[in-house]
Formats: sequence, structure tokens, C-alpha cells
Amino acid sequence: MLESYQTPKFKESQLLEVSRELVPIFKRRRTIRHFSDFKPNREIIMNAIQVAGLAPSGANKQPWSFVIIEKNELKKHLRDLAEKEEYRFYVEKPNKQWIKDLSHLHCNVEKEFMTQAPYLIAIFYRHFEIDEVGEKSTNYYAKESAGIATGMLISALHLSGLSTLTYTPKRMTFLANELGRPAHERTFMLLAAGLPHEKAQVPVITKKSLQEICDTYS
Ligand code: IYR
Repeated sequence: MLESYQTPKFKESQLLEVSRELVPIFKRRRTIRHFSDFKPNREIIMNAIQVAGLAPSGANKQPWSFVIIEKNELKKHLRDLAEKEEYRFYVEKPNKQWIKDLSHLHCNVEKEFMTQAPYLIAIFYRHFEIDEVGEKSTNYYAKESAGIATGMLISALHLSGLSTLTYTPKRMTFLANELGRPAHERTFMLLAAGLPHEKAQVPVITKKSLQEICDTYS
């Protein structure tokens, strides 16, 4: 079934101006690793997740779940497990090139943000669904769909004034296990959200220019 669609909000004469305004707003988005202990209203997180849930997905299957973690004991427990994984990554089985590529980002085994950030959002995706009678149905492009939704989540949080950290331990099955997720869910990433610590610092990095990332055939 189809229904008519009234395109969004702006007059044709405003489109260019609006698009230009977005650039500096998103230039200010940075991943931060040190969070303030101020806890923003949970509804901000919920609203951003609602935005994420509006993302396009393969066959509109919406193959994602978002789990908000606020409890201090749970954050501490997940941090301990994450640091075990990171010890393996950085110390026990280091991939020298990978670690060299990360050196400018100042990350290490310690994952202080996992207990510091007021909110951790674990994001899961599913390659298939299982209904009440155990019947399976396929999802399409599940990981790509979760990636798009996560991008929208990060954008919504940024526009709401919150900062985030995208955290992807090399092996992240511990997250699905500890959170008691269904066996067919895969962990996509953990997103920390909150306000930056007043002494937060970010690495000096550059982004590729428009010319470098964009080719035009006009
Ligand atoms: N998961 C590790 C390593 C790491 C990997 C990538 I790719 C990064 O962009 C940053 C870190 C860690 O979080 O320290």
C-alpha cells in the first residue's frame, strides 16, 4: 500500500542555507573519552534512540536493539570484562601495525569511560528474527542497517548537545552474554554518551577534505 508523502519542512529557497549550517555543527562533533559526572535526562537518550529507530533498513526489517545501561555495578562489571579483552588486544596478542595506527588516539587497556559515562548504549543487530512459534525470517543487510541507525543515533545525540564514544572491542560477545541477549543477536557496538569532562581533551586530527572524499559526474 502507498500513501502520499509531503516532503519535509523547508522552503526551496532555504535548502542551501540549511545544508550549509549543518557543516559547522557536525564539524564540532568529536569522540570524547572523558565524561563529566553530570547525568542528562534519560529522555534525551530515549528520543535519540527513537530517531535511530527511524533509520532505513533492508526490507524495513529494523533488525536492531538498543540497550541503555545506567547501573553503576553493571557498568563496572562490563568495564572489567572489556579491560580483559583489551589486555588481550594490546598486550597478549598485539597486532603491531594496528596498535601503531591507533597511537595518535591515546587509547589503551583502561576503559575509564565505561564507568564515567552516565549512559552506555549497547547496540545489537540480528541476521534473522524468530517468531513466537520458533519460525525464522531473514533480515537483509542487518549490519549495514545497524550502522545507519547508529549514525543517526550519534547525530541525534550530537544535535541534542551530548557527546559520544563509539567503542568496539575486538571481541564483544561478552556484551550480549552479560546483558542476556537472545542467542541470535550480534553485538554491533557500545556507545557511551554524556557531557564531556571539563578537562576533556581530544586528539588533534584532521578529516579528509570534500575534494578527497567526493567525485562528481555532472
Ligand atoms: N578496541 C580498542 C582498540 C581500538 C580500535 C579502533 I579501530 C579504534 O578506532 C580505537 C581503539 C580500544 O578501544 O582501545
